[in-house]
Amino acid sequence: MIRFDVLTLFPGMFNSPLSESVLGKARDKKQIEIALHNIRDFAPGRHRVVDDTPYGGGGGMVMKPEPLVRAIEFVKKPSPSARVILMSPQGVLLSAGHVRRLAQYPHLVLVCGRYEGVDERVRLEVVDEEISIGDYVLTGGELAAMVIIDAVSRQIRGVLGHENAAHEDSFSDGLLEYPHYTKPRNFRGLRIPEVLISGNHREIKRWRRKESIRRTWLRRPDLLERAALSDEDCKTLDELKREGESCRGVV
Ligand code: 4FV
Repeated sequence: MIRFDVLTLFPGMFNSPLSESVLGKARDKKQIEIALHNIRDFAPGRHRVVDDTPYGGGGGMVMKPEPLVRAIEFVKKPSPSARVILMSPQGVLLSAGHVRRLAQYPHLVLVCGRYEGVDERVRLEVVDEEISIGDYVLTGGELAAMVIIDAVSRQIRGVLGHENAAHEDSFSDGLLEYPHYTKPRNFRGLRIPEVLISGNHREIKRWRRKESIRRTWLRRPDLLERAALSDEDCKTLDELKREGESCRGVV
């Protein structure tokens, strides 16, 4: 079981995405717990101010430290070892490796920034790490937090239908996934690869590995450099290169 505490100014954004399908069922089965907290509830005074103008000038607003730090310390009270993650473009880029690492923590606190960002002292005081879902700017950290909740929850035993699904998917071995086919065998004249209905599981496994290597080579050669390729895989890659697949070919 993993617990996510989400700190946001817009808790309503989380309702439907985290209540449907796999995540909804995982919550019902108590495999994951998600608690939403409105940062404004931790802002002092009648006006409950959560942001202010940036020191040094410049447009936009900055989230004030007090409401955020109070909110984080509040959700950490029951479990001081909870890992506090700030979603921000300045964070490390989320990857399958980080997802697997985060899934080891029993309790994650996800802090969603808004406006131009959060006061730097929040990072210094109570944030353990910053994570970015990509080199672009969102209107808020909420969608990034949902991405983390979805990706990490898939790593939790029992959340995905069949047992080792998460260990079979893309990036589990650093490569892109092989092509998938299902009925009908012939769709508008497009037939499925014969090997997939051969019943020869060793050949099917070889074909799928070759297609993973081919796709990764053609679409994400950066991943191929980092992937742990076996001697067999290297032979397959050389075969593909000999087959003269121009790297512009999209397969
Ligand atoms: C973001 C990202 C992101 C920056 C300013 C929220 C916004 C606003 N978070 N990965 N990319 N956050 O753009 O995680 O506060």
